[in-house]
Amino acid sequence: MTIRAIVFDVDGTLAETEDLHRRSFNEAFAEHGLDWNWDRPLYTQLLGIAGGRERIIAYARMMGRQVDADGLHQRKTELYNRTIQEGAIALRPGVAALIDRARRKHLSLAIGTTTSRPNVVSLLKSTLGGEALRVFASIRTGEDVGAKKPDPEVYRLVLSDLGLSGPECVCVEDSRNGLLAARGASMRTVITPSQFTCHEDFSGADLILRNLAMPWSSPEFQPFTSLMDQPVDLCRLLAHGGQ
Ligand code: XBP
Ligand code: MG
Repeated sequence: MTIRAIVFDVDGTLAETEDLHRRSFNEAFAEHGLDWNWDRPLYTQLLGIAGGRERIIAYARMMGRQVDADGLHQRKTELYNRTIQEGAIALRPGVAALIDRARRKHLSLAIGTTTSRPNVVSLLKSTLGGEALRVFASIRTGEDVGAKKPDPEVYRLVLSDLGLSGPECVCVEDSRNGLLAARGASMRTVITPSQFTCHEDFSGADLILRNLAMPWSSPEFQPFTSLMDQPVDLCRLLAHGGQ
């Protein structure tokens, strides 16, 4: 089936944002007088809980504490956005090039993420510029859904916005939860593992790439070549330097 759209996850996929999320959580905890520190190993485990607010609630329960989860999450979002707006985070290799090539080939572009909309807007503006929001035909976030990834709800909303079926889209993800969500919406899925997800199980992915700038010829994704059997332009779109 012809590919008509590329659907991107945000955190870990468009950019390595997760460590900034982690540090922003810690700053918010400190401001609220909590002695919590989410170090990298702990945060790697906590990422199994989709959504920052849900992560705070689950951790508070583990620690036997009552906290203002909404207030903490709101402050964390402010702190995170401030740093993103300063331009502290760049897109991952190959992301901007893929977006450019997809646009030239008149593919639709969309976003389906667990994170909050202000975070997506800030990241797109700071990395792709003020016009970036118009590049994406659909942007669906954690605020739009009742169930976050691995539930496919966010991606089903994106497909509905695009007026496309899952098999007409390729999703780019970085996590097991994201892969399950994308597959649940019947999209073919390319995984670019990120700093916090590289240990995860990506069985079921159509393709695994170290990043979107990686040449096709690399042996790293030889076992995951089912997308290459598809007569789709994406093969060339993803190819390093392919036109
Ligand atoms: C990543 C997440 C997010 C962020 C935090 O999901 O799990 O929850 O860690 O964002 P995805 P919020 O890769 O699907 O974007 O604090 O805004 O929830
Ligand atoms: Mg992600």
